[in-house]
Amino acid sequence: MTAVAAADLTAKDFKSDYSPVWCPGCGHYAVLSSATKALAELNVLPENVAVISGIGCSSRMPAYTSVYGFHGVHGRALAIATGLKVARLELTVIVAGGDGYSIGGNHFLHACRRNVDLTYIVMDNQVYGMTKGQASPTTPADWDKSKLTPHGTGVRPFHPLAVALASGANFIACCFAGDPNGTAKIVTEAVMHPGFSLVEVLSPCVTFQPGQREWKRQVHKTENEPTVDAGRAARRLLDDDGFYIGVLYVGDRPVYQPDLEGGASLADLEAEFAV
Ligand SMILES: Cc1ncc(C[n+]2csc(CCOP(=O)(O)OP(=O)(O)O)c2C)c(N)n1
Ligand code: SF4
Repeated sequence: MTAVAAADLTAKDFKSDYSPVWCPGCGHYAVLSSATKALAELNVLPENVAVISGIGCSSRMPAYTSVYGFHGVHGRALAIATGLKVARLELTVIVAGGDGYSIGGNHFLHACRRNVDLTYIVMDNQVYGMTKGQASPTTPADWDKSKLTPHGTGVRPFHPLAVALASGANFIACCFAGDPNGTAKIVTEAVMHPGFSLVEVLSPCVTFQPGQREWKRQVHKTENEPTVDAGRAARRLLDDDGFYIGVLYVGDRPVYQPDLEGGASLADLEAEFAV
């Protein structure tokens, strides 16, 4: 059999045979296309890539790709991905999730802080799509369309980019699902940049947040070059209207990678935990 060269692969080779069950018009379709396009541009083989997710519409991503995948439990994708990456340094590990920053919030902080070489693609639609439209941590305070919060949440939304910057993420960018080529380019850069990369994608939930169809008129590409200065990045975030598209910050912190040489072997660990 002829060996497949990574350079010959196209985005289609990174898609599985399963058809997504997302609602027609959901932004996640475009994010899947962007991610597979990025993988083709990265010249990697599918067997050297893993996509890890939790639970949510966005977290169906591993099933729709041809790479290795792990559909974990809600809020634990980053913990699973961290363990995989430190054990299998040669793999490209991508984490796919939604804006469920509540249950997984603590893991998010510590993934940024640890700076393991992961790329976290967050499909942010400011709502829990899969569980039929409850408010999420990024939902605007006055969103009153959920029966659980008929008067709005009344709570200030979580700001993932600011939290990532303050917590030590090494690459921070924001994209729009309606700009699949721009998103693919940024995902490619994020994977290539060492350390923990956050790629926030504004990905409309047309079913529970139909107003997000307007995002295509609101997003604007930044004219700023990415900065390595966290203070400058923070000031840009303070001035931002939430529709900034582009790479905000590229840090140069050392990547966390424990030295696995000389550690306990799998057989040692199995013996230790044998019951
Ligand atoms: C521990 C736990 N708590 C709650 C749930 C219920 N649950 C399933 S998906 C989900 C949120 C999904 O929203 P998001 O991550 O924003 O993805 P989307 O569906 O919007 O793409 C929740 C809360 C769960 N599966 N597990
Ligand atoms: S419920 Fe929303 S997030 Fe889920 S598939 Fe439908 S449009 Fe997409």
